[in-house]
Amino acid sequence: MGRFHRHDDATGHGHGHGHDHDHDHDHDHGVGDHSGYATGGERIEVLERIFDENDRTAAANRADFDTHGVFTVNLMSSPGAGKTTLLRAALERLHRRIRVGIVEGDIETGLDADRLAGFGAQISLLNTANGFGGECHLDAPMVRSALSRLDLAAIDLLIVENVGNLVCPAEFHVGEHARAMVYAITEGEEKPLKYPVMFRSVDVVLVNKIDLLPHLDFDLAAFYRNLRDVNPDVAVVELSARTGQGVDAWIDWLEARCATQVAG
Ligand SMILES: Nc1nc2c(ncn2[C@@H]2O[C@H](COP(=O)(O)OP(=O)(O)OP(=O)(O)O)[C@@H](O)[C@H]2O)c(=O)[nH]1
Ligand SMILES: [Mg+2]
Repeated sequence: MGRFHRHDDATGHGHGHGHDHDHDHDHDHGVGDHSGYATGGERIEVLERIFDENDRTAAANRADFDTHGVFTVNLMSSPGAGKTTLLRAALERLHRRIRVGIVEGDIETGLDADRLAGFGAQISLLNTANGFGGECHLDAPMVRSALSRLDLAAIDLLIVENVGNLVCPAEFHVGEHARAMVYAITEGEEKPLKYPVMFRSVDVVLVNKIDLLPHLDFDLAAFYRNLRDVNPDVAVVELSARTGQGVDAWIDWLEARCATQVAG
């Protein structure tokens, strides 16, 4: 069979694997799909080593977060679903109430980090093209390198904006306490079925661009049926990062989870 399926609660590390990504591959993603290694047992061993290394670094990141009382959220989505727009809307509301840090994951540019400047958040830009092989996801060692540029003692909530991708980021835990994904209603109702590893791995789905609903033939009920099929208990917040509708509900979710974390 030759496919390696990563179990949902594991953590992974991605530096070692190759980059001949085939984004048309089967939704039931295996990291082996973008490895150049030999198939069979040898390949699985290599991948297990990669994930083991990531696991160790993710645990070190988590220990640092816990030592400093930082609640960390890994924010994922397909490209352009609205992560940065939503983060900007959240920072506008949060920056006088809570000390926020951002790890801004991007393949090449500092464009998103620039959009988040000016709201009092500590921002650490992480370009995966800069020493990390242009990876299409963040992994624990990358995030660890970004943490060295943050003062965790002065942060209550750390949000990691992952690289826009519905496949790879789901496979690599970075030490986060919670996972959130932004899903835009322009993406199609069937996406939970096509990318179940991502939709299954998250604690909350932020259903974004809801302002566009009257202009689309998007079937919200069908989307929710598909979502429940793969992740029956996931929390959902409908919002528009553009108009601000629903953003307060996302803030409430964040602050409630943050408080739970701090209370231990
Ligand atoms: N209509 C509408 N447009 C939105 C909304 N949120 C984001 N957008 C637009 O969607 C586009 C992409 O938004 P971004 O915030 O850059 O998305 P992203 O997920 O950060 O993108 P990457 O970092 O490139 O993966 C921009 O043109 C936004 O203005 C929304 O709620 N409604
Ligand atoms: Mg962005």
